Amino acid sequence: MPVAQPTPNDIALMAGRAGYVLKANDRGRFTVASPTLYPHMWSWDAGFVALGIATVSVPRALDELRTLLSGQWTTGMIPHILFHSPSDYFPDPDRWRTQVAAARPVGVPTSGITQPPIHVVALSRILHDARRKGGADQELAEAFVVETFPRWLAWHRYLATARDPQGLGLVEIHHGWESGMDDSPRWDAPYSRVVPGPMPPFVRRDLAHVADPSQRPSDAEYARYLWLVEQKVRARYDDAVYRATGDFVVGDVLVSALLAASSDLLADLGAELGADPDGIEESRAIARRFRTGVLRSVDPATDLARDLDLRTGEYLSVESAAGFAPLVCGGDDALLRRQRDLLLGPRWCGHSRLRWPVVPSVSPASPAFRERTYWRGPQWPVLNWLMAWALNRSGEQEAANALRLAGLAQLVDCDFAEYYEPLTGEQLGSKDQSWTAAIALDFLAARRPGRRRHVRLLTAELPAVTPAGPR
Ligand code: 2M8
Repeated sequence: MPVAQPTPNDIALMAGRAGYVLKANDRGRFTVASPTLYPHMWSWDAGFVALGIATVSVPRALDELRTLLSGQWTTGMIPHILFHSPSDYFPDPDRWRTQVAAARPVGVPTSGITQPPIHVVALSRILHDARRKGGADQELAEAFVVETFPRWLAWHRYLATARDPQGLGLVEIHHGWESGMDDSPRWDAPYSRVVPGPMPPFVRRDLAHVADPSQRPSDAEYARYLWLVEQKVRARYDDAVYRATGDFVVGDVLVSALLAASSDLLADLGAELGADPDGIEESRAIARRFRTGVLRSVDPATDLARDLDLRTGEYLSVESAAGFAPLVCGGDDALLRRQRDLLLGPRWCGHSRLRWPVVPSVSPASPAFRERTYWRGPQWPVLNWLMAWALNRSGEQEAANALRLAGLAQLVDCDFAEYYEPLTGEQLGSKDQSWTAAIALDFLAARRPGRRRHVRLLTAELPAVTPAGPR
């Protein structure tokens, strides 16, 4: 179904309003993920936020990444939340109790788990914008890459070693939150074996910020999430101890694909800017290993990648968007074309009941699909951005642009919701979500002819999207 094009007026409003949201959520040197529901800095949110801000200010975008790095643990781990000030968000630092871990950073309280490694993807976009602008922005960004190369490499090395001790080529996650897709049906089987034991009582605070509790994970799911936090604390955040004692240990294909793609990019950036050759080679080796792990997990019957439950040794076959991990890491051109067709076809973006042909978190044709429940079906604009980015990087500009146009049309209301009901288009979760505003800016920047170079990024322009009037 053709997507109605936003008008030039819509576009101007969207750019202005997205900038306003990011400014309002700016706390100086970092951006809160949302003003109410998520009043802290989240790791993968910060990556998306930084690449969106870069379209407006390269120095401020680099600040975002620098602040995130201030929370890096001595193991190399980048934690999933940095708590810069007290708030009503739960679980808070008292629940995470990371003071039991020797590797925690000084200066900022953090959580004790990870999130997907999108950061070097963001860094490469920022550098791209900086080079387009030239001058001081370019100098600043290039110096930042050289300075922080070892920090990103340490982050990737942590994931490649502490989280893949057997060399399977799949990053092991210890909590559904580490996938970024908290309650995805991907995790139903592993969570069914998580039985909460004795732990301090808790009161959920997230439900106070949403109109309808059914949009969030259930209380039973939350109890399991907190039990895993408890198990991490008991293991003193030592990955080997947790692996031996914790209930949830799963190889995550999307995290692995992002690690491979980010490691490719880091090696490229390092080679361009004269980084340590051993670090560049290490980065390339990480990319190869995790790309192989992802491709090996693909189910020939569905062409989707599968997570691996490391407690049972079983692949988890769920029609979630994470199955498109091979699009993100590349490596098999024939599979890539089949995945492109699958993604745009009737089980996914082309499903007849979708309001917008935008990537849903779970296929509407799957029995696991729930249209209102968090990561069980709703559309997350950042996920759509990621797939568009991946397609574009693989030379699939037309498909990438289809997702970009549909994604822009979905956001034309300018509320920048956390996620969207895929059948009606209704906004769900938080409003003014930073990463949604950020990817809108990026999508908009990509539609201005001549502003971005045609490299391996989302730069394609279809004639149909060029606004008619002067800009
Ligand atoms: C959601 O996760 C947090 C826990 O990390 C929560 O529900 O409280 C997820 O959508 C996650 O991917 C995202 O990074 C975070 C902040 O936007 O919210």
